[in-house]
Amino acid sequence: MLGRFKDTVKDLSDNVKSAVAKKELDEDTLDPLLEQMRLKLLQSNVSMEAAEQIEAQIRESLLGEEVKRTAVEETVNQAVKDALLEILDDGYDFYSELETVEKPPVVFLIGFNGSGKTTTAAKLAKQLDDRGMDTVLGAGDTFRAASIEQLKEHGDALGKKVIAHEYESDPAAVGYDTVEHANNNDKVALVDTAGRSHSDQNLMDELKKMVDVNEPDITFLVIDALAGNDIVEQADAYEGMFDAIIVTKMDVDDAGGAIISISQKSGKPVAFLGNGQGYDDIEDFDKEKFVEQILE
Ligand SMILES: Nc1nc2c(ncn2[C@@H]2O[C@H](COP(=O)(O)OP(=O)(O)O)[C@@H](O)[C@H]2O)c(=O)[nH]1
Ligand SMILES: [Mg+2]
Repeated sequence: MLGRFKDTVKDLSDNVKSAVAKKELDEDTLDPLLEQMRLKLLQSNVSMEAAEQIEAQIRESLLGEEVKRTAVEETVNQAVKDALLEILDDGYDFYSELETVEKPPVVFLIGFNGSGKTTTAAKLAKQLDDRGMDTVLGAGDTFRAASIEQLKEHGDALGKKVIAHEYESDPAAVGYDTVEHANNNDKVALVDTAGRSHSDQNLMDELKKMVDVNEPDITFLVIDALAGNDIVEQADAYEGMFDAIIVTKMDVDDAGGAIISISQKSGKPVAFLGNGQGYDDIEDFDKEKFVEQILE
């Protein structure tokens, strides 16, 4: 009898404890925490669109959930972390992808002006060289002043052949000759292209023609980490045209929110991060490490 009474008392006190210990995540609790998270993301240069979508997604998954009173913040933080990890693809193994291509592979670098395409082409040539693969560089930007000389300088410094035509000439023909050289000499063709913007319809048409003629096996979209809200526009402009992303200038903007914006918008993996102007200033993208950093 006394035993049962004790049990009842215990049950009651457990109920009271859990009512005190648990908290429903209502709007009043969530809003300030989500607001804080959104600011953090915006400060890290995540685009407004991506930050708002992440916030909406987390609100939907957490609203009405019951959590331990002491674990409210932890729960929100974990949800943010999970959301970011979900947005980010697992990465892209360029070197394995190259092995899946039968003929000498054709790699394109596309992206807006100044995003770092030419520099990154040179960095990739160096990386491939380090792995015993020879490359030929194609000066497919026949539009921007000095772009051909810039690539030739890199080619000279790295001891790599550069295929170039005149300025204003057809970039698809440059690509064609580059691919031919790669085929004849068993090299990887790395083809640079002119920086396009959405409004340059001619340049966009030229790029599409290059893709049709040169049939790249792997196309990288090169994005500048400082691009902020412009990422959305860039992802739209090149939608469906790239396999993976390279985010440059991470040494200047190490917050790297651009990585989240472009991943969220495109659903494509980030392959590499550029972190300087030297040939070795490029690293594989590690999403776990990146998410830890951004939430610090
Ligand atoms: N700090 C830094 N600068 C970079 C990086 N990648 C490219 N750049 C610089 O950004 C500028 C534009 O690069 P470029 O390759 O010419 O861009 P493109 O117009 O896309 O070909 C150049 O001054 C590069 O040296 C990087 O990872 N870090
Ligand atoms: Mg260039």
